[in-house]
Amino acid sequence: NILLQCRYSSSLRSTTILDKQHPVDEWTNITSSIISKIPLRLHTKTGHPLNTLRTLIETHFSGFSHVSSFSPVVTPFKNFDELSFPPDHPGRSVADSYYINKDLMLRTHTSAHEVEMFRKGEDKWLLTADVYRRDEIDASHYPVFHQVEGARIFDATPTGMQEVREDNERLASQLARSNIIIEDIPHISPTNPVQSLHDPEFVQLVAANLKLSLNGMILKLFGGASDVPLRVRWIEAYFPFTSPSFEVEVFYQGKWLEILGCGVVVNATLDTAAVQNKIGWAFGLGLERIAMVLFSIPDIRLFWSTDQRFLSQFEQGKITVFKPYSKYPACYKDVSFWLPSESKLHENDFCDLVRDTAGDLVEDVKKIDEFVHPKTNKTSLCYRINYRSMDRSVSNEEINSIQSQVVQQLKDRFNVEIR
Ligand code: FA5
Ligand code: MG
Repeated sequence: NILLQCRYSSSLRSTTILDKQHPVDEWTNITSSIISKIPLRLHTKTGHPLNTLRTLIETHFSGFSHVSSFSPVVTPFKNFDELSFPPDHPGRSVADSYYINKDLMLRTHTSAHEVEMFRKGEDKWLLTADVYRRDEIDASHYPVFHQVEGARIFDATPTGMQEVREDNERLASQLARSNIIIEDIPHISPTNPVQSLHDPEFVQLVAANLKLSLNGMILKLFGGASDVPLRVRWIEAYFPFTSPSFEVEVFYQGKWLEILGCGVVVNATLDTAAVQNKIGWAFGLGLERIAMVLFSIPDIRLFWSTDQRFLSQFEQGKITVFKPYSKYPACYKDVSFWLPSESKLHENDFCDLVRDTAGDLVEDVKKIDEFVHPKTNKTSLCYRINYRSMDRSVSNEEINSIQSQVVQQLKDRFNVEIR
């Protein structure tokens, strides 16, 4: 991969993350702007909306233990293999995930710690952490976001199942008294099967417990004092580490919002963790999307703002409506170029290049044109970068200087011909 070899040329043979040095290699694609986010741990900052949301979730799950201190640096084995991801899963590619080198990466989801948590002998636990994915740039996508993982396992015995039955009755009676409309689907179906080692009757009970627990949490977060019923819908899903699997959406402010993925834990996960004769559920939810609607935060980059006009609006433990302060003007810059023949530029490579050069001054990146020259067979691309600061007014000279760095990086790393 030419790009990576150029970026991590002979002068740079290691990279430092959380005070530890790591060798770099041809897999390395982590950028300095990503590395700079790792120590920030927004989900632990007093008063931060992400921390408030996390603590509300923790209060809902009484009796669950909480962890929020695990390092994001994990092995691909832990992020993928231990969770039964197939060897050719696309999430493993350098286009989608951040690698420090071929043996270490930044976790792409909190599920990376499931085996570790179960191995500790925990039966009910919650884990909150920053996760990293290479992605496009806009108001609802940022390469770092936060997830809460939760799980509960029961004894796979008649006594254990009696415990689930009783818990289900308790949870159902709480929900029965509330103003919630749930569009449910069967716990089990031919496309969403019971695992071969599981007793279908146990799976029915455990899946019901999962749904009741999560419906209760969603009601706590979104229900408020509204006299309009809260609408929640369950959708069939697929994850390599749960079966059956589900996704949950909430109807909020006129739109269906994807909240979380979940399911009955794949037995191999518990086996790897040396947990025997247990059956249970796990879920993973994204904090930003929920916080954006609950606190009316219009842009995902605001979570990273250090501006007092943002931070001073929030109080630990309280959901309040964010009042936007005036936006600074946007500044659009286009860059058009020819790719060298037989060369490919992944959209995420372009976004990372821009973000690494311009940091949080980039609001949005859009491809506005692409064509192949009929004679030379070369590809022409045009990207429009929208620069805007959240915190201050930026001069045209400053943006021009950043834009020329972006252009220089494009030439250096991808060998493009600027048009
Ligand atoms: C997962 O990450 C699974 N680990 C969830 C899981 C856990 C399933 C345990 C089963 C058992 P997914 O990629 O769909 O799944 O992400 C889960 C949630 O994270 C989504 O529902 C969404 O709320 C949030 N999320 C995903 N991608 C982004 C993103 N780019 N920006 C913000 N939030 C995101
Ligand atoms: Mg999903």
